[in-house]
This record gives sequence, structure tokens and C-alpha cells, in this order.
Amino acid sequence: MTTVPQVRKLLTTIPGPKSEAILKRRSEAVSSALGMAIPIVVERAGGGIIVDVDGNAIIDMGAGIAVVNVGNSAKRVVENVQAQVEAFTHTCFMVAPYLGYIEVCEALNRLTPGTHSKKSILLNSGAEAVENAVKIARNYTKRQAVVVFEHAYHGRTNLTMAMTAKNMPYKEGFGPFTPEVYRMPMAYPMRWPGGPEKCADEALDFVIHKMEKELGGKNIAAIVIEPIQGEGGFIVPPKGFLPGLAKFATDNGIIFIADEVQTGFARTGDMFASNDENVVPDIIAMAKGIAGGLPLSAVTGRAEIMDAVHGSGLGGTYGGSPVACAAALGAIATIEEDNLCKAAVEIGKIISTSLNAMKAKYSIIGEVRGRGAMQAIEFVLPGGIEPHPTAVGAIVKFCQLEGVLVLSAGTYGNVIRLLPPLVMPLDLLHEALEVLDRAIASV
Ligand code: PLZ
Repeated sequence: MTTVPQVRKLLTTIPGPKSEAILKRRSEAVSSALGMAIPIVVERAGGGIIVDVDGNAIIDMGAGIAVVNVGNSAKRVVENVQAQVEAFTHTCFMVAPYLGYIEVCEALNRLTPGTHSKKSILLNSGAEAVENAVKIARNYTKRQAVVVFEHAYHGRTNLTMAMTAKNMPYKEGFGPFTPEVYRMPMAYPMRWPGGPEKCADEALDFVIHKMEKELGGKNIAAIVIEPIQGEGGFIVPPKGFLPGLAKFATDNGIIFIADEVQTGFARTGDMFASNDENVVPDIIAMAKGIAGGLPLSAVTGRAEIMDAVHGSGLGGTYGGSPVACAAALGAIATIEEDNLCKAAVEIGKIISTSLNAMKAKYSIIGEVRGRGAMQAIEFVLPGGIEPHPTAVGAIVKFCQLEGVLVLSAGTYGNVIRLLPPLVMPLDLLHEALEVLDRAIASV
């Protein structure tokens, strides 16, 4: 229940003295291996604002990496969680089941793409969902090979590290990695050698040829892809690429897995990004936006696939915690009843109009792309497509000092991604974009 005033306000420089003092304790107590996008310490957050311990009110254009789509401490999430923690906090669903878990699965079976009969399991993190999706696909197909793509991000566990494309910081020194993970070229229009117009056809031909000749279709358990790549830099594959992959999967008995961890739950203006081209994944991995900030993830798939695994073959102590399930039911109700898909479309229009106007002004903007409330700018050296990561560092910093939190992304670290909460007041959105414009002008 947000009582946080929806105004940007700076009382100190960033970081302020109270944040700085606590961040000193952070560096003494917390492993230095953890990153930090903005050097503040949070006191409260709600709607489109994060308030730090110095009283600075910062516009949140990151939503905790696409998690609080419904905003921080959304009313229905808070009410459901409070009631649940008073009733009981944990029994373990595998020990003694409870209704909330079942209701979340029912909602996911209803909301995910496709009208076929579906079943679900609940877990804790995005990586765990992806990992379980692959376990299920391997078990069902009795095959081993897993196909993934350049620029992919799937998590930080051993299997999902192997599936993630980028070495630094995710994989460096953490090997050995699991075998039977094969990386294919990604249909990345801006960087496709034959040019963006040829990207869809050429990329699809190339990837299918590689799968057939190098792996053999009948050896592939799963093709795993993010419908819009998140950490990789909001790379939107050209029309036809995803349906082509899905068809190849179906024709070859391969499980098509959509990793909708970042794209799901209204982020792209649709409940799931796969809907954009009517792609119906056999299995879909979800997390982030599912539960308004509580740790929950899910795998939903064709009933016959989800039921193929032997009894007790899947699970985990905390997966589908009753508190996280209560939050998810609140978040899903908020998305549906408040029509946050429509809100994401509106937000997307405002952002892309504004970013395209910036593109016309600034030669370091190579491309503006995205869908719904998932929009990005890729920065390049003027006149070409050489990545320009130092611009991103400077722009992120400028925005922070002005009280706007923006996140970077991309294999080359040269992308700024905007993914605000879907309840972001539109005047704040315009204000954040105006700061971003000045930030780009400053470099
Ligand atoms: N699949 C598509 O975006 C998480 C990672 C933040 P977890 N992305 C944010 C970081 O640096 O660790 C993500 C994703 C996609 C899987 C995951 C993994 O989700 O909940 O972080 O495990």
C-alpha cells in the first residue's frame, strides 16, 4: 500500500551521508562480488518512486529488474501477504499442500499462451525455473542436447551459467560448465551481417542448418530462448524467427521453451511476449513479475510433458512458498483488474516516441528498440555500430545524480534499458525521459 508521494525530490547529493555510512558497512559485511546499480540505501518504495535513507525520492526506471511490475508494496500484494503470514508461513508444499499454490498454478495454466491442457510447478528463482524446464524437457524426450542463443541470459546456477552467453561477469572462473549446451547465432537485426532486412530469413536458415547438421534434430531435447532478450540488451528478434524455431521444434519432437522470466506478466504490453507472434511454447519459464517482489518462479507446460516426470522427481523445500503464492495472487489480480497490459502499451508509446526523438538528435544512438514497457537504447560510436559502453556509464551516472534510476544491459555493456513499474505515473515518466535526454546531451 503505497503512501510514497509520487514526486522526484533530491535533498542531498547521491549518495547522501546516511546512505554513505550504511554503504561503508555494506562493504565491510557483504561480499564485494555483488554489484550495485545505484549507491543508495532504500528506506521505502512505491509506485514509481524509491526513497532512500537521506530522504531522496528517485524515479525508478528499473522496477528491481522487471520484478515490481505492479509497483512496490502494491495494495493487493501487501494485503494477501499480511493475511498469509498470520495464517501460516511454511509447511512445504511437498509435505502438506495448501490452496494458494494450486490457485497460482491454475492462474498460470489459464494465462500462459495456448488453450491446450497445461500443468505447472512453482520454484524460487528464474534460474531454478529455467533449470527445471530443461530437466523436464530432457526427461520427457529422453534426449540431452539443449540449444541456446548468443546474448542469452538464463541465470547463475551451473546449468543456467552454461546457457548464459556472456562470460564477464557471469561465468569467468566458475567452470567447468555442464555439457550438452549448444549456442546458436541470434537474430539480432542491428548487428546481422547481411543487414536487418535479411536477418529473419538468414538467421533462421543458419540456425536450422546448424541444428540439423551439427546436432541432429532428433538429439535435441529443447530449444530455449527469451522472446525478447533481457540482459543481452533488449534484443527483439525479427518477425518470423521465433515462429520458425517453434515450428522446427514441433517438427522434430523438440521441446520449445520460452524463458519469459524478464518479458512476462504484462511487461511487453501482453501477458507474455510469446503472444506477439502467436507462438505457443511447449514449456514457459516465469519469475520476476509473477509475485510483486516476493521470490517465486514457475514452469508451466503441456500437461503430458509436465506429468511425464516420475513421482517426487521435481520439487524443493521452499518452491511455491505460501507467502510468495499469496503475493502472486495479489500481483496477478492487480495486472488483470487494473489492466496493466494496457498501461505497458501506453508507457511503451511514450518511451519510444521520446527515445526516437533523441535518436534523431544524437549520433551516438545506434538503435531504439523494445516492446511495451521494455524499451532500450543501444549506444554506438558515431557513424557505425561500434559499441560505446563508456557513454552508458556516464549517462547512468548523470541520471543518478538527477534522481533517476536507469539500468544498463547488453553483451557489450552499451545499452540503457527502461523498464519502469507499470503503475508509473505518466508525469514522472516524462520527467525521467527529460533527464535522460539531458544526460545523453551531456556526453
Ligand atoms: N532468465 C530472461 O532475465 C534474471 C539477472 C540479474 P533469477 N535477470 C536478472 C543478475 O545479474 O543476476 C533472468 C532473466 C532471464 C533467467 C533469469 C534468472 O532469474 O531470478 O535471477 O535466477
